[in-house]
Amino acid sequence: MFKKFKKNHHQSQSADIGALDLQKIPQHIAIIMDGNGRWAKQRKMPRVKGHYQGMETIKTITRAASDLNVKYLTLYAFSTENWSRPQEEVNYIMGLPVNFLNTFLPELIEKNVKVETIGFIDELPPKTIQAIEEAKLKTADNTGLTLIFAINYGGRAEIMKGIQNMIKAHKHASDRDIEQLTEQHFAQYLMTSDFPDPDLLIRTSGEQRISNFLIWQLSYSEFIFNDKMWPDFDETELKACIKTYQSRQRRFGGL
Ligand code: V07
Repeated sequence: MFKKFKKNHHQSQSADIGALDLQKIPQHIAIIMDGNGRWAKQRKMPRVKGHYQGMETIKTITRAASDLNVKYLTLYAFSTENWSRPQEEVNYIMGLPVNFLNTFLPELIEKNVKVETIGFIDELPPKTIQAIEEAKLKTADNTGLTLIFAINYGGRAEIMKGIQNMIKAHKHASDRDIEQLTEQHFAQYLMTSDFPDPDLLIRTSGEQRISNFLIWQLSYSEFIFNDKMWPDFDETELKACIKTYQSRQRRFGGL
């Protein structure tokens, strides 16, 4: 057997790179971008260098997803738990949206990408909020890929907020009215109400958990765990994940 056709189990657990079925591209891909700190540590660099490189990878993957006609790409950039990291690191991370947009907004506009966020954005530093607001405003009419940043996001906090808002909206409802409420109705109180549920969740860096990310929305999604650290993730890896996704039978709990 020729070496280049031999399977290398170190490469990844996902399918070989072959032709993707362009008719079956997942319309919504969600990604837990894990491994930035570890990537930096392995290179004896400060953790923030890993976050910077992680931001660069977002540009690469946004281009790739846009080229593949993915409709929604949701990226877990900062969780409600990440505030417990060293203050210097948090400060640096909160500057990344500014840096990202200074260097990438023209290309987002050129590629017809629409920027959206989920999470408790109002709790972020003013400069971060301003950058995000500007990006949303300047891409609001775009109709291509929707790039959704989850920032200061947590799945349980999102669900609690949704429950509180739903209760407020039904203050005077009878027991019978309340019993008529559906999953579809509740989903309108989530931060993701404008977007379809993800078809595919990718987590990089080998950890196999969802860590409070989109816990309601991922109920029927395919999960793919990729061993690459996020700064090393690239278009080839994304295509391999999509290839694996296409090889799986999606069952939706029956049928
Ligand atoms: C963040 C870089 C990626 C690796 C993981 C954490 C650090 C880009 C953004 C961003 C957010 C909103 C926006 C434009 C860009 C970002 C945070 C962290 C909080 F409109 N990268 N990145 N935001 N990291």
